[in-house]
Amino acid sequence: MLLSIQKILPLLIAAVFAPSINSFRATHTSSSTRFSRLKAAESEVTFGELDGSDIRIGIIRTRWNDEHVTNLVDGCLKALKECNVKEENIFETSIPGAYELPLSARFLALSGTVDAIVTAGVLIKGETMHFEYISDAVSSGLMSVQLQTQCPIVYGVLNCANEEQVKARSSGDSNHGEDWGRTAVEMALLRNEALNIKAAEGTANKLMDLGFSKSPTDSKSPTEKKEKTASPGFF
Ligand code: DLZ
Repeated sequence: MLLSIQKILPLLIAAVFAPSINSFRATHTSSSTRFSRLKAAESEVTFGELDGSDIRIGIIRTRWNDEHVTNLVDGCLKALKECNVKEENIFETSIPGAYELPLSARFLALSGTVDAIVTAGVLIKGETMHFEYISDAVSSGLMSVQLQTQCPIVYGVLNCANEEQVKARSSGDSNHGEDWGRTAVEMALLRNEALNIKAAEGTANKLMDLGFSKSPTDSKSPTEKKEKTASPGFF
C-alpha cells in the first residue's frame, strides 16, 4: 500500500502542475523571449482617422545617433503624410543631443509657428551615469515645456540599453516614429479645438522666415528684416 502511494504521488503532482509548468515554459523559452522582446517594440496604440491638412508640425531631431534618428524621423514623416499634413507645413531642424531638446522645443513652441512638436532622439546607456541624468532631465523638461507653452510636445526619445533595442524600435513595422507623427497630429487637433484656435494662416516654413516673433520683424525696415533673417538660429 505504502509503495503504491509513493508511486502514485509524483504522478498526481505532475498531473496537477503540468499545465502551469508547460504554459510557463511556453512563454519563457529563449525563442519566445526574443519574440516578446520584439513584440514589446511594436505599436500598442491605435489611432482613428486624422485630418492634418491644416496642421503645422515642427520636428526637432538630434544629431547624436544620427542613423537611428533619421529612421525615426522618416517614420514620423510617413505618418504625417498619411494624415495629409502638407509638406510646407512641416518644419524640421536639428540640434546636437537630447539634452538640448527641452530648450529648443520651448523656443519653437513660443514662436507660435507650429501646432505641435515632435522631438526625435536616441539615448543609449553607456558606462557612466550620464544616461540616467540626461534621460530624466529630458523627459521632465519636455513635459514642463508643453504644460507651460500649451503646445503639445511629443516625447520622441528612445532610452535604450543597447543598439539592438534601438533597431527594434526604429525600423520596419516597429518604427516608433510613425506613432509619434500620428500623436502629434491628434494632439495638435485637440489643442486647436480645446483652445479654439482656428487653422493658422501661412505655413510653418513661411512663418519661420519672419523670425522668432512676427511683430518686431514686421515693424522693421526691409534692410533690418534682411539682417534678421540672415542671422543664425533656426527661426
Ligand atoms: C554626451 C552624450 C552622450 C554620452 N550620449 C548621448 C546619447 O546617447 N544621445 C544623445 O542624444 N546625446 C548624447 N550625449 C550628448 C548630450 O545630449 C548633449 O548634447 C551634451 O551633453 C551637450 O549638452
